[in-house]
Amino acid sequence: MTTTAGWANPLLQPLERALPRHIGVVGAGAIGPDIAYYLKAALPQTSVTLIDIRQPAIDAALERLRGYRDKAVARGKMAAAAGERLLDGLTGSTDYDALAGCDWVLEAATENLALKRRIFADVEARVAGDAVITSNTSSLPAARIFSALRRPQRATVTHFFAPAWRNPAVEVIAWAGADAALVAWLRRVFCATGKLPLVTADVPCFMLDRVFDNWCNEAAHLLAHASAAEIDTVAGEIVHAGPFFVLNLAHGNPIIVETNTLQADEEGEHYRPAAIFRSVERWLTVAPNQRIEVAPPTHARIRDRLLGVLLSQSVDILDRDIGSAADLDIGCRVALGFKRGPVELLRELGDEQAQRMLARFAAERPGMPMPRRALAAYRDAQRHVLADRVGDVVVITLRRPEALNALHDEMTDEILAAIRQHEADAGVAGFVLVGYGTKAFCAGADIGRFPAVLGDAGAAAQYARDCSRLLVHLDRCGKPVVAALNGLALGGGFELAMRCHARVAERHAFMQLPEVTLGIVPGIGAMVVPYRRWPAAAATFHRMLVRAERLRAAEAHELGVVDELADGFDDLIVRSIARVHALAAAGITRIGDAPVELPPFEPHAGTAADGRPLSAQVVCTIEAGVREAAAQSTLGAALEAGYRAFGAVACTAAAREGIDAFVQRREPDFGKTG
Ligand code: DAK
Repeated sequence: MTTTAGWANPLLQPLERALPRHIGVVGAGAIGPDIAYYLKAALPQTSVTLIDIRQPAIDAALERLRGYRDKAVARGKMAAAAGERLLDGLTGSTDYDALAGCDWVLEAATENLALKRRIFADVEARVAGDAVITSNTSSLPAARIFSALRRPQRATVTHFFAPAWRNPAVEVIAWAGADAALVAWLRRVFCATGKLPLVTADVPCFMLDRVFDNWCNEAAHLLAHASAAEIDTVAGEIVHAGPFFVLNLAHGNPIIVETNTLQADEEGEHYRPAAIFRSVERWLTVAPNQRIEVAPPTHARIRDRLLGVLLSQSVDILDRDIGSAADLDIGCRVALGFKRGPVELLRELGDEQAQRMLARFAAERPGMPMPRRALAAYRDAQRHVLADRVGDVVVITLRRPEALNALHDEMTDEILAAIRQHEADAGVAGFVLVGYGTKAFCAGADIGRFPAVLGDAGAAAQYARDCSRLLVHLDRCGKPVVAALNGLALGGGFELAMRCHARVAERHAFMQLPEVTLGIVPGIGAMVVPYRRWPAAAATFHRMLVRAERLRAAEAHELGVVDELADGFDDLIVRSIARVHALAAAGITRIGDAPVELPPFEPHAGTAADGRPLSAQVVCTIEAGVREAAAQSTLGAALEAGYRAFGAVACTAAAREGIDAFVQRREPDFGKTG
């Protein structure tokens, strides 16, 4: 757990320097314009100047960005009015003097140290002494790029991943010459604008490209034993697109030659790029959704080698403290398209398999890094939550931004473990739960995991019981836990917030129970807790349950569901911490055991609040579940009624249809299921 020196949640860092007002992006090639587009979309008031030595490159880049904007509007991802204004303040120039007023200049030029140094000398000659300067290099250490600057402490590497306007990952390099405040500011700005900043050490290729480059290099070495199509087919079990497919897409062969030569020169011959990269332009391979037949021994050899290099690089990154286990895992998934992060893979493989693969890899590829500690030291790291100590309060951040912080078993267990770890500590007054970023507290349960429990009432009810372990712990927790709703709280995410001992919400936050639209019931508390905790809001909750109506933060505050409203993230945290202290002093109000009276339910129109048709059977199951739960004389018995209702609904065709539709990204057809 970090202390005030460096917050795990970047938004806990106070914004000590204003947001940028004018940003210069140098380089109108592949990634520079994409970065400019992200900046304009995230910070509409900010001017962005795109610099290149070639006017045609600037014209082509601006045209490309207009295309992105038009596509976003056509697909309904952006309002037409916002689209019209989006590119206001974005200009191009071939003259470095246009950077004069910039408070941040971001370089995205060719990967060449001498060129970058020249660019930064030119930039520094034009910008103010306190302007931030960053490079998008994917491999060159910051110390080498910036050490000749007059004021190197305002400079570092910010490494984006393609497509930079959409891919949230950005590596922020904490090099010895940079101000700690610069790194903290960049992390905060990125996090507040929808990115996922990952702090890494200043080594060649930083964290994620060490994984990616060596993964590709290993695939090329494997060509002695298998074809590119066979290798991509096997790799497709581990990543969304195989290495050769990605290399074709990114014209990446020269990049691997360059980056692996850098690693080989500095760290040893085992990193030397495969010779074949210099003689092949395009690989003959398969697309991500295609597979070819691979003979079992070849399959095993490819799989072992690919997992071998992935594990070898991962333990090296962790042993050398290049990045954290949590950042490595999320970065590999989000930036590189791995289906599972390496730490998660290590857990799934088990120590015996992992040891076997590493031993085979060591024998086939002498010199490659091997674990310096027992495997348990790597695999047991926390991955889905961040914990920060703010005075005597532990702020636990749910971090799965790629799924709007949706809950799954591992995240639930990590939250519970973080609470248990500090519950007996007399120096801890209590806890605040908050979501990563500015959009979501938690988008509910990870729906992708539901299909496995459909069709068996007993197993589904037990699953609900198992999923409730954190919530039941909160019911009895000796220290206050406050939900800081920094954005939407849906389904299981709202159920988690309900079980906290108080709720503080930013004004833009809203709550919703969308389960009925998925053909299921909210089985872990929402049919029970609101009626016992906020009986005067019963009618509102009923509409939320059976019509998926949204509850805005302001209305929730009027109803007493939210205890306090906050203006912005900083205020949210301050108020939530104050709530923890107030509860610690006054005592926690527990959810009541006594049965509750229900008001008569309004007749149901058969549709959700947004007009979508619903399953009548699911609506009936919710209403029956609510009635049964209300009649119980202990909270435990009432919760059991909810678990059973989930078990019952899990066996219906409506649940199958609703969950399948979500996973397949289509509208459900409850007309055919009833
Ligand atoms: N699970 C997994 N991924 C999710 C997710 C979720 N709940 N919600 C969002 N995501 C993912 C999206 O799929 C998308 O992924 P990519 O397409 O980028 O790969 C990414 O997060 C960003 O979301 P969007 O692109 O959709 O973002 P938008 O701003 O356009 O829309 C949205 C935001 C919140 C309106 C939309 O994402 C949405 O409708 N999400 C689903 C919300 C939802 O239905 N939540 C689940 C409620 S049901 C139980 C235990 C728990 C529960 C019940 C029973 N037992 C064990 C019995 C709880 C159930 C629920 O929570």
